[in-house]
This record gives sequence, structure tokens and C-alpha cells, in this order.
Amino acid sequence: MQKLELAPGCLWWPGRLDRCQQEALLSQVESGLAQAPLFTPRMPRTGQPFSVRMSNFGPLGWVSDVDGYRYQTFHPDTRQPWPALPAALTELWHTLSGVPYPPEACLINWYGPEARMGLHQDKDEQDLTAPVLSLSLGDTALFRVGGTERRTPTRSIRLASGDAVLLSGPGRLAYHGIDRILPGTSTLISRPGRFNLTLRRVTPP
Ligand code: MD6
Ligand code: FE
Repeated sequence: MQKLELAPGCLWWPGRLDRCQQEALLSQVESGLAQAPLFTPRMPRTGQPFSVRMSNFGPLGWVSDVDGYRYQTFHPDTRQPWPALPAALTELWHTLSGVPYPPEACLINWYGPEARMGLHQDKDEQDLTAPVLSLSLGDTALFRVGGTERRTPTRSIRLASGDAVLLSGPGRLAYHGIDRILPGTSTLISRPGRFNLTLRRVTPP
């Protein structure tokens, strides 16, 4: 399968998952969400809600509220542990990242037609040596990626259902975000919108 380098250490596999794999993954996401429903994260300090809703799989999950960004072992609303990380995702992590130890968190982002995500770095993990792997399901998104400084010029690509992106090595701390999604570009999900899953190692092995 072809792999493109968007920026140093920022790798893109268009169509990495075929339709059948996307359907299987979507059904695992939907069953996880039955146990750990999407919650609305809020900006630290201001409490402003994100337009993206979230949940997690795995021993640790990323949350954000007035107290800040952090990883925790339980859902912020239900207080229950997060559902287990599906084995197929751990397998993909090993295959695409080459990291011998397993991921600890899979953040699930849900974008409705109006949702977006500002330019950010993923740096809440203690272990910043391990890459972050992203998988997209549903409507296409305009994904922007730059360098490790906010002022570095960015480029924008269309991330489609089944695409994988890896931020690794010199690209691990690259700024990135979602400018918007293009509703109605995929038939995978029965409603307009997009799931993005990001697999992370949080603590050193
Ligand atoms: C998204 N992705 O695709 C947002 N983070 O909806 C991310 O924030 C991201 O694509 C870390 C690594 C890869 C990513
Ligand atoms: Fe990110």
C-alpha cells in the first residue's frame, strides 16, 4: 500500500482500510460508544465546549474540562472504566508504527457536519517518543498539518474514510487540525459526520 510523507515524520496511507475493514471498525466503535457514550469536552479555564464530541477505548482516556487536559482511567460522566481497546486496532498500531509495545489510549473524536478542531500539538503524553496513529471513518475532512512551531507553513489534505496518518519522530509534535468536514462524502455511517480514532502510548513502557 502506498505511503506518503506529508512533512518529516508525518506519514499518510490513503485508503489503508478497505470498506470491509471500515465497517468492522465502525461496528466496534458503535458498541464501545454504547458502553462509553460521547461526552462534550470543555476548554480548560473557560469551560467553552468543543464542537467535537469524544470517548475513549483502552486503559487510559484523554479528557478535557475546566481543570485541564489529562489522561484518566474512567469516563468523566459515567465514572466507569473505558471499554477495552479492540485487538484489531492494537494490531494495526504494531503494523503501522513498528512500536513493539501496545497503545494505552484510543481517543474517539466525533465530528458532526459543523465540527472542527483547531491547530494543536498532541503533547499530553508522558512518552513523546512513541508516535500517534490516526484512523478516519465516514465523511472526508480537510486536515491541516505543519511543523513543530505554530508559524511553520502548513499544508492541507483531504482525509477520507479508511485513511491512516502517523505522526512520528520529527513529526510527532507537528501542529495539525481539522478545518472542516465535507458532509455527505461517505456512505459508511448512516448520518453525516466523521469518526477519527487516535491511538496513543501515554506512559513509558
Ligand atoms: C482528526 N486528528 O483527524 C484530528 N492527532 O480528526 C488529530 O488530532 C491527530 O490526526 C494526532 C495524530 C494524528 C492526528
Ligand atoms: Fe491531534
